[in-house]
Amino acid sequence: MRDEDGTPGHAEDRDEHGRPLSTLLPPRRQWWGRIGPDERRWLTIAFVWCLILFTGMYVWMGIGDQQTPIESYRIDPDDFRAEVESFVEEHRVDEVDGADVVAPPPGSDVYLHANQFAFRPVLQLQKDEEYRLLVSSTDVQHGLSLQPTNLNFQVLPGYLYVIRITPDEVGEFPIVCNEYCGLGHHLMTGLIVVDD
Ligand SMILES: [Cu+2]
Repeated sequence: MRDEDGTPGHAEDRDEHGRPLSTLLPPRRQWWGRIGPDERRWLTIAFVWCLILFTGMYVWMGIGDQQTPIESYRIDPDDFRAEVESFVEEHRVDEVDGADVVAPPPGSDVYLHANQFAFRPVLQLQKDEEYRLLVSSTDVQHGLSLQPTNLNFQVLPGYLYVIRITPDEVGEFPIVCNEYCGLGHHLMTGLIVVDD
């Protein structure tokens, strides 16, 4: 900015009596002048970038396979508990440290029950088969984070989450709860085992 007499920069640092301007006084002839070309340029760049990012949100949702297919429905927690019980009863193959190990048929619906403070049962899945993972909680909010993948979901009581997964790697995949759910939260884990 230039002063009216053409002096550049800080000619306005003194008031009309030659006293230094206090920060309590408004600077003179600065704020209401036309914005300079530099400022205009940066504002334009920032605005265009905002538009690109805004459009990108929708493009990112539409292309690529980074979005996990998930649906959610209302479910009565008691109904869910009953469905899990009959699922475990039907396909139970083992017990490890007091946890039921379940080997459901390839490509079927598999249940995962989040409850203070465990995910049960332990699921034994086959590689390259698509499963519908049916997840819910029957007490408080939990978080389902499948390690070391990028799968990460909230699990709320009263809602059934249907997640389509196709394991493409053999191994053991721990599940951790990533929403604080009570005193045992840090101990809350589960396990998915993928076999060939
Ligand atoms: Cu939890």
